[in-house]
Amino acid sequence: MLSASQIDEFREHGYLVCPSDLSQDAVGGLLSQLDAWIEDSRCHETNYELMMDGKARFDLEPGHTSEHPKLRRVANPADISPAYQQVLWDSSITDMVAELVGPSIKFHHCKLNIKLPGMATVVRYHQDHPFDPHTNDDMLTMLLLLDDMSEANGCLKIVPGSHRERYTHYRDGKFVGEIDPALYPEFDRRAVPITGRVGDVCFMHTWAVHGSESNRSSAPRRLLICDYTAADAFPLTAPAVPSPHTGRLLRGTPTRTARLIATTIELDEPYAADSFFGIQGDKDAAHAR
Ligand SMILES: O=C(O)CCC(=O)C(=O)O
Repeated sequence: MLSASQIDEFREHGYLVCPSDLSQDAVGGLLSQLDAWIEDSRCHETNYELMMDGKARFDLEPGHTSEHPKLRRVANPADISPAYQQVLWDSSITDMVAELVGPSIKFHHCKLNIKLPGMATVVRYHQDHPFDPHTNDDMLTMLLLLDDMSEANGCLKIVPGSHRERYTHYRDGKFVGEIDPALYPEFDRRAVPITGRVGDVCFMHTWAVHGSESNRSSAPRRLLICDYTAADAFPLTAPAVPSPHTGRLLRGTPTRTARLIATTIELDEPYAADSFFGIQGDKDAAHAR
């Protein structure tokens, strides 16, 4: 149960960090499944396991080998793991999401972002809404820390108050999934590092500007990420990371009535890469190889 001041903090700054109240067993179940997926990635040389949109669920950083696995993304782990379904669809986390953007809420999609020691992947500054524009913006991204997260291992960084700002994610007429790098010094000055312990959770407004550096430490940084929407927020474009469960009602009552807000929204365009790292982060991974 969130306090009124925590809910105010989310609305004012565009994010909130707090303990998730998940049991050690629940977090342990997520971690042991993830360890198994990382182990299995040793048997693959290229991205693998096609999903409903024809893209690969398991996305490898350039330079991945069986000796040094660099699995950087698992798309929609809840599609294939009951442990992930339980935590994301029916847990204290689901209740907190309902308090922030509910009471009626839907699942949109989820993913694991993995930065093992030695991996070069960075996340360039962006907002999430432009990847999945909806009729209203009562939407949030939940990030559950599966490792202690510090600046050294490439923690998430959020620009407080930026959920009231709008930036293009296009360059030269192409959807690039990142904000103009000319603005990064200003974002770096304003950004807050989201550090914490395994089991902590960050709720981030769909318009909050965020990014992260590469992991320069000897400790892993693994993050479970899930996008949730209010039940009356409906997608304007096909989901960037579709799941058969996209739109699944998790709390409250279903509706077919979309709530529209008065605004203008830049629509994204489909990209061919298996994950958004393919349109933004590969530049950095390629430099580091
Ligand atoms: O992994 C991170 O540090 C941030 C993830 C993110 O912004 C995303 O996947 O959209």
